[in-house]
Amino acid sequence: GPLAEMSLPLFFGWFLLSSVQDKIRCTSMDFLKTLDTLDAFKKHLIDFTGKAEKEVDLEQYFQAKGTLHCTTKFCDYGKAEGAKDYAENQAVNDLYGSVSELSLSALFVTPRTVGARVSLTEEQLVLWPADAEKEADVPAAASLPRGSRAHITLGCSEGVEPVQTGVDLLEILALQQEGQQGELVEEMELGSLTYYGSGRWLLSLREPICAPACFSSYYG
Ligand code: ACK
Repeated sequence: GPLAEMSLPLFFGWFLLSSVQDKIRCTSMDFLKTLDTLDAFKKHLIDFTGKAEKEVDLEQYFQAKGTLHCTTKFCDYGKAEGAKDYAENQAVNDLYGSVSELSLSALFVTPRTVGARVSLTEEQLVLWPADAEKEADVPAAASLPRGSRAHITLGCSEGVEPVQTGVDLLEILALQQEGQQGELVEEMELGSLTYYGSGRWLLSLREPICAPACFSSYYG
């Protein structure tokens, strides 16, 4: 395939087309701005600040990192386990450079990251590595359906690496799977907002955001 002669990238993934990147950044900023003003959020501010009285500006609290994407396989230039097999996979080669539509079904915020959950289609799941959920080191997440970790990192707090976003998402989904309903806080314009404790907020979008994205790789 086309990847045979190339060295291995930092990661493979879907890269959002630039027009939709701006739209999603705006949606995310609007959500953070609104969340910031809610009494329910203020009640749990200590999760973010460590101090009860301190204020937080969520738009400043998170830093954006690079172009918006949904990682399929982190290869670390070949050092990551399974990197070579992934790059040689038939579906990966066949679909390299193709555009498909990602469905963003939720936004989530924790003291570490802000991200979007991506709900993959059966066709997209052929590009999903078998062990992605297990490798996240969230024990309760090992039994979640394949693709549960799929996300777009929208921002990280200071000193936090983007790999944390998928871990934060898996922790929320694991709680749901264990039967923790969370605390339904508010019906917002975009959807319903639920609190899962320890500073974890999930906004289930009423209308999923549809984002065209190109399956490709990043060398950095
Ligand atoms: O936001 P992300 O999905 O989290 O996109 C970046 C991308 O690779 C480049 O750093 C993700 N990433 C980093 N380390 C890992 C890892 N060990 N497993 C899975 N994804 C990772 C990071």
